[in-house]
Amino acid sequence: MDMSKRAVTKPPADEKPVAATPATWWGSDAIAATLRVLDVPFVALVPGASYRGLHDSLVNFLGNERPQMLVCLHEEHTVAIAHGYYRVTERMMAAALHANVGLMHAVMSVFNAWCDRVPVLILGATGPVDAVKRRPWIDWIHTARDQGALVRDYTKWDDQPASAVAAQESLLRAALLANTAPRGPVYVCLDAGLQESRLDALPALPDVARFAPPAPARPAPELVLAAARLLDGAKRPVILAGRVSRSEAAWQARVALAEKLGARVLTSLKAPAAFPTDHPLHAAPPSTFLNPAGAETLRDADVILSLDWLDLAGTLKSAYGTGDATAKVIQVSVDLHSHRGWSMDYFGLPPVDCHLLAEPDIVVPLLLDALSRRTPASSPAKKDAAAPASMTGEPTVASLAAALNAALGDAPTSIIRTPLAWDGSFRHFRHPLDYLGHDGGAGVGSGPGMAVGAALALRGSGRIPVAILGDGDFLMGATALWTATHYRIPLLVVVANNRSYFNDELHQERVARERGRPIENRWIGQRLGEPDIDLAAMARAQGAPGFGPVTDAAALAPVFSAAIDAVRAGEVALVDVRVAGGYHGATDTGKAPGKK
Ligand SMILES: Cc1ncc(C[n+]2csc(CCOP(=O)(O)OP(=O)(O)O)c2C)c(N)n1
Ligand SMILES: [Mg+2]
Repeated sequence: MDMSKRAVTKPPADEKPVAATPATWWGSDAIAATLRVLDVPFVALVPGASYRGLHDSLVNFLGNERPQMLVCLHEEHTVAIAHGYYRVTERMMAAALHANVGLMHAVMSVFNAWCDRVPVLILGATGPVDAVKRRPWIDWIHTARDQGALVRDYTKWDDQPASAVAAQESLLRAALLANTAPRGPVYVCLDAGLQESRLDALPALPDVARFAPPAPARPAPELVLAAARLLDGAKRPVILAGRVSRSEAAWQARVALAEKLGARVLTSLKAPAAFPTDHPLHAAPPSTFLNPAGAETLRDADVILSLDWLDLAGTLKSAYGTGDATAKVIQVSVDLHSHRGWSMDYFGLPPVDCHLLAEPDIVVPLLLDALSRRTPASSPAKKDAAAPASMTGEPTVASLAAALNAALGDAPTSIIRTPLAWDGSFRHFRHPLDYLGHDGGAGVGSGPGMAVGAALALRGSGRIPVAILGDGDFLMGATALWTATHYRIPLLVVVANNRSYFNDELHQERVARERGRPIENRWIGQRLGEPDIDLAAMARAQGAPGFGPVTDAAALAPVFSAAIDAVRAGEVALVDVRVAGGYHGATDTGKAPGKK
């Protein structure tokens, strides 16, 4: 049987409207034209009457080009796609969300983008605000006095402009704020009445260059010198390479800095690739929670340079216990500017001896110039080779990774996401696009949407986009795949399918153990079998070749090769790998991953 048999015929790649020659002007035309001058490439959306005016302008005024619409099957995917797209391109795109209910559906992905400091232009709608213009019933339930309140605590800014000209300024400000570090999503709510109001003429379009984000802030030279002096005097410096850009030049500068200092380097699985993991100075496999080798590296350090490391305080605590770090700490981050009261995505308060309030990409070259050291301090990190995975019997995440690596060979690949059970030793990252990090807010269901957005950005790059997702994560966001098949966005989705919300089985086991209750019951309310869900069929139903379930590690390699061939041919392919329950990676606590 051809497991990859398609269930539907190929849809059109683009949605080209018949030509329109607008003879009248509307409020939403001014808004759409502003999106174009702001160079917004795509608007991911689920339609709704509250923004039917803008929808018409995007199609009949702009011809569905620059920006192009991406129709989605759930609002949560729209913002996740924009999030994944930014992770590759560092370019903001938009999501359009229907009044009240559409925004409510999208809320988790807005939170994820906020936590990940990723700009997304979220266009919402309400009203008509003028009650006289409201249609009975539906316009009343889809009008909110303050819709922005739903997302105000995890957006950088929100607005509800009252005229077309005010809407233009609002969009300019939204783009400016979203793209100024620390970046984040912004929300502009467009009154349906304003969108549908007739204009005598289109207002002049703004010269966007005059409203561009300012040049990034640079730290005072004396602070750079102070940091360089600390590093010059260090015997065992460690660099924590955290949230940094996708720039290749910045990547090379970090390598040069580490080599000049002889500093050991740690990276995280929570953030995109920041340093070559096979470099002799890369000290421990990247992980989500600090692993024992990482903790030992930190305990041994006398100076720690944090390049916007996620949860510096928590990481230091994991290494040093409750006492403060004995090493001097240099923090390079602008994240202090994003602290809000609602969520704690700023993490614990780290002890810092020298704080450079600037982005790592700006500071690293300054430090390189300011350092006098020429002879490396630390010897290269000792690394134990990972034990080879067994390639027979029930697959594990380790054998999945080994077979996938073999099938990919040297093909340039972007790993868009790794599942919770991933161990950082499973695969090396050697380029800023080799790994794209997590979702910021740890919201299960973000994986498929972010994968589609990243794959959209990688289309035509020659890189193979691969998202390795947990089954729980895939199932919550599964319908995101259709947007990829519809717009012919090649993508490989591998599901590490343990048929469980397994992370939480471990939590139940921990609680039962502490309470002296039977750990055998940890699976109840967690397992996702009986009936087993046919994930490959869910892909096929959306026009994507689906492979599996693969139940024997020996069968993984040929299936991955076939799936990769399909992706090379422009398809979205899904491989369902039935992995054994249980995690294989060690963590900081030596126990299974997840919160204690
Ligand atoms: C929206 C949301 N709901 C619930 C959780 C709690 N949670 C964390 S991990 C997890 C299990 C995820 O299952 P899966 O993706 O299959 O990964 P596994 O743990 O099985 O490897 C859950 C439910 C969450 N983080 N986000
Ligand atoms: Mg699972």
